[in-house]
Amino acid sequence: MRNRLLITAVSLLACIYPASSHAMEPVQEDVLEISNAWVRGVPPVVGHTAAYMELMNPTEEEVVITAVYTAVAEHAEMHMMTMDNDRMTMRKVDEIRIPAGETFKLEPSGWHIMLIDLKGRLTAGDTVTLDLTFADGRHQGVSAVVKRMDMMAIDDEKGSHKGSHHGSMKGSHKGS
Ligand SMILES: [Cu+2]
Repeated sequence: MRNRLLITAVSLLACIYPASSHAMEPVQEDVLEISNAWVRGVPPVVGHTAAYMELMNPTEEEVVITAVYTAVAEHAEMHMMTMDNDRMTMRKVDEIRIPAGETFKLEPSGWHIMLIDLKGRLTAGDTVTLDLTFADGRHQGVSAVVKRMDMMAIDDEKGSHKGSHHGSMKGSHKGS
């Protein structure tokens, strides 16, 4: 049976190429045109990070993202940033709506996909696969590259990273 062969092939590949098992799935037409997808690299002690991208809706109907899944984190949530008495805070949202013909940007200091409880270390240059679920049940996979951001980027999420200023202390001598 075809299914059986597929499962065997996937499980064999999974040992070597866990990220590429998507290629074995039936081809599904992309819903959105997605560009500049990236994930903020964080030090290993930080258990969460965020993914950003530009979502272009080339269709004539609104597209609604209702869920995001990724294997690299326990949870992926859609978040928006809001100003609360000149303080940026983020809030979980149930969906992201992309109007017909428009581009919706997920970017630092704006809407983003929060990756919570990372399962492993994300190294700059790694590719993270995200799976977007749409309101009509369709899915779309996205490959996002991990970019190294370090302390400067962490600082722009004021409030959610208490204690990060200790990072300026000298005393570790790694590297050459
Ligand atoms: Cu967030």
